[in-house]
Amino acid sequence: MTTRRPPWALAGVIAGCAGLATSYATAMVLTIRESPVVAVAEGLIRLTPGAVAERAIAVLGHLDKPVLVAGVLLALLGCFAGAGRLARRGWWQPAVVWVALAAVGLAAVAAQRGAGLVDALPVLVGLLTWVSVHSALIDALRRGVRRPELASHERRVFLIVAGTISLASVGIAVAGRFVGAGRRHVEASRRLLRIPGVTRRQAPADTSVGLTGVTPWQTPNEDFYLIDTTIAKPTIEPDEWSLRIHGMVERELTLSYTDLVGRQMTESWITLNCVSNEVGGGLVGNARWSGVRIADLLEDLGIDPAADCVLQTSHDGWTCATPIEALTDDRDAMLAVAMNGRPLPIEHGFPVRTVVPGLYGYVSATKWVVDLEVSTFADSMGYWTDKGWSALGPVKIASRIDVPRSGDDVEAGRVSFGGVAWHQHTGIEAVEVQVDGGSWERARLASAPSVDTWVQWAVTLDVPEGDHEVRVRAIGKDGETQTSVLRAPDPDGATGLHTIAISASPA
Ligand SMILES: Nc1nc2c(c(=O)[nH]1)N[C@H]1C(S)=C(S)[C@@H](COP(=O)(O)O)O[C@H]1N2
Ligand SMILES: [Mo]
Repeated sequence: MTTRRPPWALAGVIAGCAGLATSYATAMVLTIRESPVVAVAEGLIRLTPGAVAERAIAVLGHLDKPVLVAGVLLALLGCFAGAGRLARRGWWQPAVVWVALAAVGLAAVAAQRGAGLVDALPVLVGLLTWVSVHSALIDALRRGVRRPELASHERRVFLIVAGTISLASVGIAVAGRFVGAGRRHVEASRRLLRIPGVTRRQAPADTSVGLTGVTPWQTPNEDFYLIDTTIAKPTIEPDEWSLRIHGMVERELTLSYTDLVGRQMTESWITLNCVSNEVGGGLVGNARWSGVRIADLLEDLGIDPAADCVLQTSHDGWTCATPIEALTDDRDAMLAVAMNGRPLPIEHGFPVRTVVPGLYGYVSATKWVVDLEVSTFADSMGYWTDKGWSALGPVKIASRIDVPRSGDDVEAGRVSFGGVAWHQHTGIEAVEVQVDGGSWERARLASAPSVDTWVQWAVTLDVPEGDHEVRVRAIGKDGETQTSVLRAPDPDGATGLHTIAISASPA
C-alpha cells in the first residue's frame, strides 16, 4: 500500500468553492445586485489608480471586467488551496484565512452605494459554509492520517463526501441563479405596474400627536413587519396569477389579475398585527390598502348558509380559515393589490393578498393568495390552528409606550409620554397612563380615520426625581378596559400592560 499524502489543498478548494456557491446563491435569491466576488472586483476598480485602469481597459478592451472577476476568482482559489494546506497544523489556521477573506468581502460589499445590512448576508452564509464544510473534510482526512491501515478506505470516503459537496454547490448556485432571475423579472413587472383606482395618500395630518419618537402613524412599506413561513418568497407574475373561489357556493368563480383590478376598487387605512406580538412588541403596522372587497365578490356566488368560514390557500401552500362573517359584513375585508399606493411588495404578498380589519394575520391576511374555499370550521383547519393556535383570531385591545424608551434617563419635572393603541374594528375610546401605581391619567388622542387603525396618544405628567415604572392601558369604544393579566401570545394573542422603567434625574 502506498502512503499518499492527504489532499489538504483539495479539501480547502472544495470548501472554498462551496462557500462561493452558497454566497452567490444567497445574493441571487435576495436579489442583491452583485455577489461578493463582483463587489470585490468593483472595489479593486475603485482602488486602482486611473492611469493603470485606463491602460488595462486599453489592453483588454471590453473584457476588462470579466478578466478582473476571473482574476479575483483565481486569487481566491489560491487562498482556498493555501487555507487547505494550513489545515495540517490545526483547524484554526485555515479559519484565520476564511475570516480574513470574509472581511475583505464585507468591506467590498459595505463600500457599495446604498449598501444595507442585508448585503452582508451572502458573505456570512459563505463564511459559515466554508468553516463547516472545511472542518468536515479535515475530520475525514485526519481519520485517514491517524489510522494508516484505513487510509485507502478514508480516502474513498473523502472523495465521496467531497464529490457530493461539489455537486451540491453547483446545484445551489444554479438554483440561486434561477430563483433570482424569476424574482428580478417579477420585480420589474411590479415596478411597471399601474393599477387603475390606486391612489397615493399621505397620512391625514391630525393622525399625529406631534411627539418625536412615537411610531409614525403610517408605516412605510420598507418598515412594515414581515411574518411568513417561506424561505424564498413566491414570485408570481400578475399574468400568471389567478384566484379560484369555490366550495359551498352555487357558482364557482375564477378570477385573473386583469379581472380583479377591473372591478370596483376600495381604499382603506387598516392596521395589521401578528398574534405572536409580545406586549410592547413591534409586529404591528398601519398602511393604506387598495383592493377589491371580498364581500362584493362573494355576494354573487350564492353562499350556502351552512358555511361559516373561508379556507384561504396561498401560492406557497400556507392556509388559514377565516370566519365568513368578517368577510361579508360591512368592514373592508379585501383582496389587496396595493400597499401605501404601490403594488404590494413581493414579501408582502405580490400580486394579491388578503387584509381583514379586526383579525390577526394568522387567520386572515393570506399573502400570495390563490384559492378561497367557502367551507366550515368543522371541515377546515389552517396552518397555525393545526399547530394549536386558536381557530378564531379577533385582535385584542392593546397599547404601547414608544417614548421614552424603557431604560431611558429623563429630566425630572414635566415628562412627555407617547405611543400607539389599537383595537381594530372596535376602536379606541381612551388611553391612560400610570406612574408607579398611582392614579390613571388620561392621554390625549390623535384622530383616526376609522376604527380599523391604531391611534397615537400622548400625555405630559409630573415625574419626580428617582426611578419609576410607567404603564399604559387602553379603553375600547365598546367600554372594554385593557386587562393587566399577563398572558403569552399562544394560543390567541398576548395580554398585559406595557410597562417601562425610567430614571428621572435633576434638571
Ligand atoms: N402565504 C402566507 N401568508 C401569510 C403568512 C404566511 O406564513 N404565509 N403569515 C401570516 C401572518 S402570521 C401574519 S401576522 C401576516 C403578516 O403579514 P406581513 O408579513 O405582510 O406583515 O401574514 C399572514 N399571511
Ligand atoms: Mo402572525
